[in-house]
Amino acid sequence: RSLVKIASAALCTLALSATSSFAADPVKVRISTPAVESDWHAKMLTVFKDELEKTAPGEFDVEIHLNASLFKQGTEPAAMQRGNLDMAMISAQDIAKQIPAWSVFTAGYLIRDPDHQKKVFNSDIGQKFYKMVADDMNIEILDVGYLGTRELNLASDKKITTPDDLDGVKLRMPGSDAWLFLGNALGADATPLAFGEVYTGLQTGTIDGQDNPLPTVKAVKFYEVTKQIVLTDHLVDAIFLSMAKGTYDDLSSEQQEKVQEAAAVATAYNNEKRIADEKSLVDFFKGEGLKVYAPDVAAFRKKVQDAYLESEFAQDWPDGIVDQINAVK
Ligand code: KDO
Repeated sequence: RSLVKIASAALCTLALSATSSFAADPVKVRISTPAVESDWHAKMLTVFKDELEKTAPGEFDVEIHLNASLFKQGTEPAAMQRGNLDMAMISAQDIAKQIPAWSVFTAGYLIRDPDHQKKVFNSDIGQKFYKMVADDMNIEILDVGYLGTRELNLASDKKITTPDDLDGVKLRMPGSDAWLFLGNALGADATPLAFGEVYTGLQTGTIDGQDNPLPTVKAVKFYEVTKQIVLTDHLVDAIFLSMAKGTYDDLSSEQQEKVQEAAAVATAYNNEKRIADEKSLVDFFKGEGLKVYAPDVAAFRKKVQDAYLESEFAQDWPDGIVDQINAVK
């Protein structure tokens, strides 16, 4: 009789633990971004969420907060480090504020194209730089996404051929030293402004222009308040889909694997859509009445590359890193 009791007690415990593990609260993952809903990197977050729901049903509760409604642009890394935010898409410029070596990836005309970007970050170089972020910032980079190639988008229709033509042009840049340096290196008068204020800034004339990849110019409708796009191709831009290490380390190894896989699926989706869009959007903007043309790109490349190599940023770059990045084929 007592055996029966023990057996039924054991069964009961088993049933209980099965129930409780099934009913365990899903891991809450809050993501914050300044991106607007129709831009590819915002959609990429939905792909990430859907993919996790497929591979780990009920295990995660992913909450996506767009338009910088949860945290201001550029404050996401600090929010993750304080334990207030689980995920974000951070930029090299954000990282460079805390890890100066990372400013190498804020340099104009270094990464050649999206394929080069992917290969650099998948190589030992990328692994070394990701480790710095994990060790020094407590942030786990899951994958790199292609944000697009940044172009100039101006409210005036003055023809721009060389950096000298940008003299006195108030070019909006995101608010950090690395971004402002790029704007000034292009020959403009760099003016800091948060992403969410750019449309109104262009409309009211507090800024003369902004720079962003073409898909973003379309998504935010900057073409409604500007007259031209100058195809400088000055920065092959990246965003790093990242998770706070505290959140990441609390996951089981199976969950970590699923998060990594979902990130890879999401960035692949973003990259494919964005690259296709960049090819077709010139015609779209022309149809909207904008002038779209290439300036003397070699003149911009020379001015910008020289500015970076002579800058204080370059003193913090690991020895030989520019050559190593250039050598990735
Ligand atoms: C921008 O503010 O111009 C920028 O493109 C900078 C990027 O690093 C990134 O923050 C992006 O905005 C936002 O995700 C909005 O698209």
